[in-house]
Amino acid sequence: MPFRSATSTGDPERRLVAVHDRSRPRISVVVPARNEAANLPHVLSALPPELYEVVLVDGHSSDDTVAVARTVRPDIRVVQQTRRGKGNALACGFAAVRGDIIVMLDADGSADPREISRYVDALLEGADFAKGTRFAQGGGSSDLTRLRSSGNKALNLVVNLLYGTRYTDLCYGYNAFWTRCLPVLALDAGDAEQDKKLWGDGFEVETIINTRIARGRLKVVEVPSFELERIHGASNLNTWRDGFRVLRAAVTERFRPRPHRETPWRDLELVLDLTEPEAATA
Ligand SMILES: Nc1nc2c(ncn2[C@@H]2O[C@H](COP(=O)(O)OP(=O)(O)O)[C@@H](O)[C@H]2O)c(=O)[nH]1
Ligand SMILES: [Mg+2]
Repeated sequence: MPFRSATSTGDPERRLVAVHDRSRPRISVVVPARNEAANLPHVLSALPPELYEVVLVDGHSSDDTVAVARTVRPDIRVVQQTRRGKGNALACGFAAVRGDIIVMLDADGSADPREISRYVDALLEGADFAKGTRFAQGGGSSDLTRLRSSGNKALNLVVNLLYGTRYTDLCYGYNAFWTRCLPVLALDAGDAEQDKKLWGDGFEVETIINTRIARGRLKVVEVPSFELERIHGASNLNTWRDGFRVLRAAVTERFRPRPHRETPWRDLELVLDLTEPEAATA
């Protein structure tokens, strides 16, 4: 995998103290994608115009995911994930971000890009973390099975009891937050391409994020969101296996020492693809 030197991507330490213009934040959209070539044209072409950057995290796709993304959106920044799973993909994408706000957007067409402004508004109005929910007025889903819905409710209850939170939709991946919250999330993008999946690399990542946000006492505002059906292909999620991973994450995260990663941007040089365009350097 090609590596890029830290100096050519700007000084990561300087970004930590950069003064954010809160009225005009730079919005970075992170899109994890594993074999989503058929869906990406729909998703990328529906993105709003005022974005600072779009970061696609490719999950060792065997289809044309990367080529299609570059065709539809030539300025897209492509990151290869270091290990396996959606959690690792998000960690790698977050490490590469250069904007002030990170929006997590699935590549399967289930998350409507027109909702991005709702999330950004919640952040501008004072939230640290804008959490999507399908279970508030104005939200909903045409992609949620009954089994998944009941499992989500039960896991939601466990988390709310353990953490004193009031989440209504624990297992939902459409969220946005200020980049400065990354040290609280403390996700580890890793430092080498490995053909394996570590704890936190799977779908449990959403629970890990939600519980770390809660333990870090960040301000969470829920945003109603309507989940659409995935357009093509099948979900990568296994309801029972991933449900147990979520439960395990909820319990272990409660009792372990609070993690903190001061400079997640250290990982930057390890995950950037050399062929990315230079244009986004601010
Ligand atoms: N890069 C990467 N993306 C993944 C991986 N697993 C899932 N995704 C992406 O994460 C998003 C949500 O996954 P999906 O399979 O739709 O799960 P569901 O929405 O929970 O049913 C989609 O954009 C997937 O392409 C992975 O291992 N690597
Ligand atoms: Mg999906």
